[in-house]
This record gives sequence, structure tokens and C-alpha cells, in this order.
Amino acid sequence: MMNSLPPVKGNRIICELPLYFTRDAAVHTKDGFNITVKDACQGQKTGLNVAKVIVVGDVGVGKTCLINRFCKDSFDKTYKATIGVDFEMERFEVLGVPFSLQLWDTAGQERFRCIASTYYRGAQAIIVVFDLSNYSSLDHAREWLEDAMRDNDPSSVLLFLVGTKKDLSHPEQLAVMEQEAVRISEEIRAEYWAVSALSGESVRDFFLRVASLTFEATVLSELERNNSRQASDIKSRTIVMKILKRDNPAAVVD
Ligand SMILES: Nc1nc2c(ncn2[C@@H]2O[C@H](COP(=O)(O)OP(=O)(O)OP(=O)(O)O)[C@@H](O)[C@H]2O)c(=O)[nH]1
Ligand SMILES: [Mg+2]
Repeated sequence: MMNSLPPVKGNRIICELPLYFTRDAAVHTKDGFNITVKDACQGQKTGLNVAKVIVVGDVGVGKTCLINRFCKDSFDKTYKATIGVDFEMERFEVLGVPFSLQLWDTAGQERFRCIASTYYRGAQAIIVVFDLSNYSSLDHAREWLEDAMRDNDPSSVLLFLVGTKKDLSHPEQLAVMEQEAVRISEEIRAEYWAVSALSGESVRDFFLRVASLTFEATVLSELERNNSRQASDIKSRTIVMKILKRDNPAAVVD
């Protein structure tokens, strides 16, 4: 069968774990990929290759612009509200393995909140976006997170708190906002990033980090599942052997 997909773009190929934004609020601070994950990728012992990422936050904070800067390298100054939910698929290659992010861009407008929330289920990562020049949007971050978490398993979701429109903030204002954002990130166990969709600052670094960390987590949980399946296979085989032995000792060879 012909594979019609074009090759993954050069700047979507990840060989080393990209660095966090700030050490104080990072999902983890290791400087390389998990060794088990690396080994599994080398042996191509991994098949799961797509992760769902949902992007939430107040109206107009810049969710759509953030995604468009990364996926299309474009920026639109005029505001066009997202209606319900939009969807982008972005392909990567991590440690030689094809991997895709499904980016779900949800509407911040109150009247769409209900529709948007039906898409929250089954996310591997949640990106809560706020506007670095608007304190109340940061104040609402926790609410967005609680909403997005309702249909997800807290133990398996990676969280990111992203301040956008960095280009608009004065250094003093930025410092105050960042201090608070880092505090909240620590509290909710999210990784903090500050970006600008207008200038593009840190946008690609951020998404490469999201792709890498979700890839790592996805492979690890896949390996864990396989291991526990193997363990339970061995266990049930042992039980069957015991029963066979009990019922017909002569017929069973271990
Ligand atoms: N200066 C500046 N403006 C930005 C930036 N990102 C977004 N904007 C502007 O902010 C406005 C809202 O951006 P959107 O990306 O549409 O916001 P949204 O969060 O998707 O809004 P909803 O879809 O309604 O929830 C637009 O006018 C953008 O041009 C940025 O990094 N810098
Ligand atoms: Mg939008």
C-alpha cells in the first residue's frame, strides 16, 4: 500500500529532550529522555503514536493564535472567536518514532463552554492558556483546569500553564505576573511557559516540549500496560498448570 503522508518536517524531528521554560515550574527537570523509553524506541517496541491535547482558557487570551503560530507559522491581528472547537493535527518524529499531536482548540466564550467541554475526555495533555497582560485570565486558570480535568484521569494527564502575549507586557508587569503564574503552576503541578504568538517567541520550543513529554508518558504507560499484561499472562499460565497438575499429575510437563 502507498503511504501518502509527506515526510515529517525537519523542525519537528526530536532527538533530545527539549528543556523546560523555568526550573521552578517544570513537569520534570531531567535533561534527557527516560532511558526505558529510549531503549523501547531503539527496538521500535512502541506502536501508540498519537496524543490528544486540549487547549482551554478565557476568551481572547490567544489560544487559536498560539496554535496557528506553531502549525501554520501565521498570526492574525483581528480576533475571530472560535465557535465550539477547532482541531489541528501536527506530526512529529520523536527518537525515530512517528508521533502526532491532536490539538483541540476550544472556545473561551461562555456560550460555547458546554459544547467544548464534550471534547475534553481522554486527553494526554491539557494546556491552560492565559494572557500575561490580563490578571483575571490567570485567576481563572484553576477553574479551566478543574473543568478540563472532570472527564480525565489526573494521574495520566500532563499539565501546562501558558502565558501568551508576552510582547504586550512591560518588564515589571511581566515579573509580577510570572511570579504568580509560577506559584499557581507549582500548586496545580503544571509546567509554566511564557510565549508570544505575535513574535513567535518560545512557541516552537513550547510545542516541542509538549510533544516530547506526552510522547515519553505515552510510551511509558504503554510499556507498563504490556508488562502487567505479561505478568498476568504468566500468572494465569501458572494457575492453569497447577490445576492441570492437580487433576492429572502424569500428563503435565513444566
Ligand atoms: N500582541 C499580541 N496579540 C495577540 C497574541 N496572541 C493573540 N493575540 C490577539 O488576541 C486576540 C485573541 O486571540 P485568539 O487567538 O483568537 O484568542 P482565543 O483564546 O482563541 O479566543 P476564543 O477562541 O474566543 O476563546 C486576537 O486579536 C489576536 O490577534 C500575542 O501573542 N500578542
Ligand atoms: Mg480561539
